[in-house]
Amino acid sequence: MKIDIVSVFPEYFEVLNLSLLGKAQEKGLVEVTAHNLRDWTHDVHHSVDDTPVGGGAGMVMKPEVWSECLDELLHLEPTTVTCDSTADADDTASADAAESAESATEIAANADTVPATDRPVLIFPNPSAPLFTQQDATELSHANHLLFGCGRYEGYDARIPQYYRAQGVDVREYSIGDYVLNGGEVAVSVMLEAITRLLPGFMGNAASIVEESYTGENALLEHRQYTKPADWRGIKVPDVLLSGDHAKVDRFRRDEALAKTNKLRPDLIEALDCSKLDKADRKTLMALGWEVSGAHPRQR
Ligand code: 6GU
Repeated sequence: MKIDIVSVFPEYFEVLNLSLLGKAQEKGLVEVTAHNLRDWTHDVHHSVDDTPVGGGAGMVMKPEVWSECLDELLHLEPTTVTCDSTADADDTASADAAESAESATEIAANADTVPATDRPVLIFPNPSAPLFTQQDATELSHANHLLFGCGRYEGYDARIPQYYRAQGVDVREYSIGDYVLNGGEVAVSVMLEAITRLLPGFMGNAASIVEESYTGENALLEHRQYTKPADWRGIKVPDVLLSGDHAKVDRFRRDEALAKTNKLRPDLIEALDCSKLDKADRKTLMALGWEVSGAHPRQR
């Protein structure tokens, strides 16, 4: 996987040479290059931003600098496109996706879900975009070339993603959570860690990925974990985990995952597929106050 990152603080990404991602680079699984956006400026001040059209606080990143940079990294020739700047207000979805979408959430979602492996994916971190999820990480782990564009200041000119989408590039915008960061750099390192650890050969233990929270069709928060000693400072490991009865251990963990998810993330329970729940799952959920006869659990 080839990963290009464009930022006005490329040094920030030196952390990617550490730890497992550093090892993956040494092994040749991934090739990460951080570029300085200012290398594509021509003025003496190397300016990358300008005041917002229409007024307002802060500065907005200029499209011309970004396009020189992105054209080069994506091997595209500059062109002129005919685009209606008002038509694309939801901005992350194509007209087709908006037409077939059933809900506002779907309209706001990124248009291309599964990236074609041979097509580069251009990703802009943006606090006003759909949330980046484990599913996005899984999908993006199948791409051959990812290009991240880090915005700073109040953001970037909206025509940048619009233009590259019109060029046929798979363009995505993601937020990593409901809080505001100073720029996209931290968000890119979060997304990169979530994506690259899914690459085949990245981690020693593939099974540990399968059992993690937010993975698979029936995503639940993970059960609690213990190691030895069985009694530590007066706190005991639950007896059943010491029983050696694997079926009982699995059931205990599954019930704990259901109870914990019910308490902390009922939205994840609501998203479960009832047809994938076994008898014991249903019994546990019913005891927690859920109706499990429909397609998805419903709170009673
Ligand atoms: Cl992707 N960028 C910035 N600047 N702030 C954020 C974010 C992204 N996600 C959450 N907050």
